[in-house]
Amino acid sequence: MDKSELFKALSEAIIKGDQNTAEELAQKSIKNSINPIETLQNCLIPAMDIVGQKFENQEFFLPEILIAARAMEHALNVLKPEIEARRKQEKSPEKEITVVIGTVKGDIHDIGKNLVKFFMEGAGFKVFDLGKEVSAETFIQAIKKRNADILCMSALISTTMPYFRTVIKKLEEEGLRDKIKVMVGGAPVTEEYAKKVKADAYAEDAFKAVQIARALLEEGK
Ligand code: B12
Repeated sequence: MDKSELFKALSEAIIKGDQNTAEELAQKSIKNSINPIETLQNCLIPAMDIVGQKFENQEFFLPEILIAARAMEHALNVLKPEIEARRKQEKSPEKEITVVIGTVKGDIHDIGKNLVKFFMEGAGFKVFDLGKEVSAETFIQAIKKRNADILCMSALISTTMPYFRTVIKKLEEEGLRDKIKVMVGGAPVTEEYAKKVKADAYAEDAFKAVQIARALLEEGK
């Protein structure tokens, strides 16, 4: 099985929600020396986009999405140690960067947020994950307690995205806005939207999130 055949089969297993096959094929990708980051970026994440399209076309309903998401996580768990091993070879930043991350109130999508966390930890950042459905108050408390450098907020639904602004307003009220960089993301979020809610940055994926986080803190020096 060559790379494109394997990606096709793995993508199909995820879409079908076949956990065992997804896991086996992820293992096979590693045996075949395929870069695990490439498998994540070019197979696992696009497979979830197809699942989303099927949901939009009413071909899929919530149970199908949920089992597809679980199959994706099974494959991801196989890839994670391999990705970590590669990341360890990269040099970690001189100063430890502290991040508070969470999916905003009203939103339970956490796969993307978990990936951002995973890549940030891999880059040597200290990440405090508040989970999903996080309120502005909980974000503020954690930022104060951890003396965070960066706040990362994730939202996947058009009705929960405006909550970014609620949290940022609260930061302003608390006099914390100048002390922290705010990054936002999630499939429907755009650069333009990030500007609108007065965040400092947006990143379209977990890989870019790490680079942009570093650049933001460099800028602020
Ligand atoms: C899986 C999924 C679910 C699962 C979530 C499981 C879980 N544990 O997360 C379940 C089944 C629970 C679910 C539920 C619902 N879902 Co849903 N779901 C999806 C689906 C198919 C995939 C999302 C996903 O995990 N993608 C893969 C990850 C890796 O991508 P990602 O999240 O975008 O993250 C990447 C980047 O965006 C970025 N990123 C993410 N966060 C952050 C944060 C920062 C700071 C940065 C820098 C970057 C960053 O990095 C990530 C990695 O590269 C999407 C469709 C889609 N294409 O997005 C719909 C989708 C998001 N869901 C949708 C909806 C409507 C719902 C429900 C409201 C349905 C309902 N009627 O009940 C509920 C939500 C209930 C709630 N209160 O939250 C809609 C939202 C529509 C909209 N625009 O508002 C979508 C777009 C489907 C659709 N096409 O209609 N869903």
